[in-house]
Amino acid sequence: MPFTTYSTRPYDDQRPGTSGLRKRVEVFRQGNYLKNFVQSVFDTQTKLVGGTLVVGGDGRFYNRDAIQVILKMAAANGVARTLVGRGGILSTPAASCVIRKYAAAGGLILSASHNPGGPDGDFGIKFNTANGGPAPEKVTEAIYQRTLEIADFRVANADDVDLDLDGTTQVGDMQVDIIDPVEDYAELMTTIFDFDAIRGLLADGFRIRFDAMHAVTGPYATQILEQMLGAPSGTVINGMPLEDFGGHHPDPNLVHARELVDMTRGKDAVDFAAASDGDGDRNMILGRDIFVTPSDSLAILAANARLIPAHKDGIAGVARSMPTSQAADRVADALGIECFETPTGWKFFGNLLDAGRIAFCGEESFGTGSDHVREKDGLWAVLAWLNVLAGRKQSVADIVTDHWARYGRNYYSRHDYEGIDSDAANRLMDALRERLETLPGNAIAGMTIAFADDFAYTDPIDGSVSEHQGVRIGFDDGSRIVFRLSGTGTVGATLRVYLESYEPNPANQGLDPQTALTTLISIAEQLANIRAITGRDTPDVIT
Ligand code: VG1
Ligand code: CO
Repeated sequence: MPFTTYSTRPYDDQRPGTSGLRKRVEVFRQGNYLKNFVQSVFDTQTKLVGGTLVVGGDGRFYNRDAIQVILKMAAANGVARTLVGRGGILSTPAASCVIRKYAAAGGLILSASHNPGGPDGDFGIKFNTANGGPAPEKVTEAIYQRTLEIADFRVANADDVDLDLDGTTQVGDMQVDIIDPVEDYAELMTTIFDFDAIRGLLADGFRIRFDAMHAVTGPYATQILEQMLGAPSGTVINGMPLEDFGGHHPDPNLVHARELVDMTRGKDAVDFAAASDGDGDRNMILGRDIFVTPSDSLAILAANARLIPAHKDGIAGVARSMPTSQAADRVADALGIECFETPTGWKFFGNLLDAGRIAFCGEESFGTGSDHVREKDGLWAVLAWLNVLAGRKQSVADIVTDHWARYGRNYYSRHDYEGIDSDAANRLMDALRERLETLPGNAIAGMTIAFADDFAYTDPIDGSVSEHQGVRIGFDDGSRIVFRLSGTGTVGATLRVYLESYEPNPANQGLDPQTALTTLISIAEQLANIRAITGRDTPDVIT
């Protein structure tokens, strides 16, 4: 097929972070920035030649332009067939589903997830492998190494594809199928959950709201919740995907999904509310007057897994990212199943899921999912909760407080200091690392440090080692403070401080987490000198 080879020069900043390469839109639009990265994927991922590629994104600004570039480059690099979501839309979990269903060699997902969009916002690109999951570190590292030496890229001499027209077309020798972005995913959901039970719950007057935050889940939630499950129209709010997410952060937390949180309060409160992020892989779960922390959500779903038809015989194991609270560990203990602690980022769950060692996994950052795909999945979590609610016939608050009464409550909070000076952030982490060896045995504010380390993980399946995944300070009563720097931000550095304490006594389980964690919050400041080093008095976001 006719293509043109263009010469290019490397960029030195194309190393993927926690979840793909994320930069400001203006960075992606400069020169050959996108093309260099895409060519580096084709140069290193040779199974794509003659294979199938899945392409889609969260619909943010530059999504359509990037897809046209990718299609022409895929054709020039010998990809046999590409599946693209209509309008360029595929939520991250739906892309994972499509990769697996059609046995694709991989996928390119275009998203900067919860980061703002628009011409002044962020863009991102991520390569997923044939199992449907984000590429493991050895793959992202190979792609990055290639970006450092790339000298040319290939583009097919072809016209743009009409992304809005379902059906099959050609770009040179490559077949392009424009597919319904929702259908395969929605069908998968019906094989996992008890749709009749959820339909019954909703028909009985259980009131729900879903905030799609003008991001990718709008069409998915509308079809599944309103059309398939019979929730009244209007259940999905902000359901129209917009290139700039309406100017908001498509980040489902108490700060950015305020409108939804307000719907769960007061005398007209709904019984259940949920939101998802830019690319549809995150979830926030709320009940009437209650917010379920993502760490608790994972634990509660694991404890109630048998109510979900796909897991009626129980789950093999669970995994959580290191900073996620230890609530799930207690459930795993009680169930007698394995529990794994992995570094931050969904890519670390892939091997455990592939090996059947775990069925559920989650992160404190509003990520929950199962072995049905290899990405976290916002709507899966919503349906899982609705399925559990239909089975338990209790309110969200009752389910949560019952859970705490049985397993104890892990008070939990994350404090984010965003856009701080990168050098200062590194200084803060380095100073902590230098003190690690001297900390155990010391008492601060009446609490004794049991261990202090820089988290390293050896993958139990392939033995690969990932180091420097965050500083953990553990206390002898099971409390923890974790410090790490974000790997998804695009401006300066973001410091995340994760705080966790354990309360077994139901009489003391009703506190505001910020109150329950006061001592730990002040210890974190004492240990890390956050104010002095970053110049910030308070965190920008508390979740
Ligand atoms: C954040 C979260 C992490 C999550 C990642 C991608 O990473 O902390 O748990 O896996 O975002 O989520 P970081 O490195 O900024 O802490 V998504 O929904 O942005 O793809
Ligand atoms: Co996301």
